[in-house]
Amino acid sequence: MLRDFHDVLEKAKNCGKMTIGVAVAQDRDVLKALKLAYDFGLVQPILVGDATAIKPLLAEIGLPIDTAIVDEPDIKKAALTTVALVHKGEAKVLMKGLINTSDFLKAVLNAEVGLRTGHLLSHLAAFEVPGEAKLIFHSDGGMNIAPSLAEKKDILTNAMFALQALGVEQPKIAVLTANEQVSPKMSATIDAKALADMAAAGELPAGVVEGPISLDVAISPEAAMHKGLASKISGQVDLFLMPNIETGNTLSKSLIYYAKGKMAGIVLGATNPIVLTSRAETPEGKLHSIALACLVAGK
Ligand code: COD
Repeated sequence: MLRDFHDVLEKAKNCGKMTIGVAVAQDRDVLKALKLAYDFGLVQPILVGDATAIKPLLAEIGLPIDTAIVDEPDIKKAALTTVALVHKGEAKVLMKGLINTSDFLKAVLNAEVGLRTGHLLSHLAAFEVPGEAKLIFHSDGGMNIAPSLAEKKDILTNAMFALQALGVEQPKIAVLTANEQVSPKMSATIDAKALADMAAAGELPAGVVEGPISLDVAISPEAAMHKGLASKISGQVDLFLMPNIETGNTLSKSLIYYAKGKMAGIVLGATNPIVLTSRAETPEGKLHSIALACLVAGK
């Protein structure tokens, strides 16, 4: 069980140093995170972006002065160049720098140089929340906007395999909805029931999948008891599957800003692991995402 990001970092150290291609690397916090990851022995960076802006930051931040830099001042071209480096095998992990998520993901999905596998790509977020005994995971609050049932199945499959790679062999999963009744007026409840049925029929990786289930019942056995609901996972959930990107994004930000949680984010389902954090994320948060990607890549 991964209790916190300290555990993730300690485990990631055993994976050896991985080459990481960083798209649009001219950002202090991105470079500070890479310095932390370099010092932990996790990564060897290749920095793609505006070399005139990157070079002075290397010395300031303490990264080796001979760190590889590929000069590409244009942001969208820098993203494509970095993705191409990973595509060619010159870097094992891809990381988003100072570029918006949508433009970065469009480069990842590029038909010629992108990192598609034929499977759906999806975002997995990990959270360390004060008072919680283990890391909890959410998907997909970062990439797929309004997934269909088939896409939710792929998102769930990606996340379950990743959790297994992280040592959670039988992940407990809550397919989140606004209540526990299947209602034709709330399509998320119909999808949730279908996913729970698929898991029961052995059509998903090993784990316990419950849905439709609301957040209070998933988190609190007391809430489940008060509502008279029997749940095998209440209070022990490893992964929350989101009905749509807005729910995932809002829940993530609630955990960070109200509950003082820490978050790490990666993209699954591509040829290589991808570090995808918000530009507002701290260097420490970006370090945790790098470590998570290294752990998934190392498996
Ligand atoms: N996995 C695999 N292939 C995909 C995926 C996916 N998740 N999404 C699209 N594709 C393929 C399609 O099959 C198609 O071949 C091609 O990519 C283009 O598809 P479009 O036109 O539907 O996709 P785009 O390029 O317009 O947008 C894809 C994004 C991932 C960029 C888009 O969905 C997006 O912007 N998502 C939200 C990202 C975001 O802003 N997150 C931060 C806030 S939470």
